[in-house]
Amino acid sequence: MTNFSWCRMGLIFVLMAVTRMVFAATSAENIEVGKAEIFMPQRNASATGSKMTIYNRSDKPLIIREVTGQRFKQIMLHATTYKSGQREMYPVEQITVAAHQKLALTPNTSHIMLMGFTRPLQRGEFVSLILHTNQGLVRVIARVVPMSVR
Ligand SMILES: [Cu+2]
Repeated sequence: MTNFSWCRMGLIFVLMAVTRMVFAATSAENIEVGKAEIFMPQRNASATGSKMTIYNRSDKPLIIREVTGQRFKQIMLHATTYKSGQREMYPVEQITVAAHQKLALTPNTSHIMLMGFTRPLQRGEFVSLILHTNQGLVRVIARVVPMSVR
């Protein structure tokens, strides 16, 4: 009987330790994401853009290195330039939000580009994305909205 409860205590400690490790590894404290939206893809399009505002309330830069999400086959970080009035997007390695700053990601600036849908996006639905950053994982729930909102 005594052995059994010690065993249980040990198990509980192990579980607590694991929980704490997972928490530390996955939570980027002081980071908030506001108004995350994914644009409804245009007819037959295999890619679409998104927008959101990232608030870095921490004392160090937030560096987004990768974004994942089960609804997409590939997710890229993009930046936008204008060449003789034409909008051009190009892939970037990372997007940085300076300490104590906010950054709006939009199709006209840096943004998260979503490519290849594992199943069609429905207008109004909520889709999860995970930002992989130097401060840990940041979970984002984005709403699928009509393109015209842009
Ligand atoms: Cu793009």
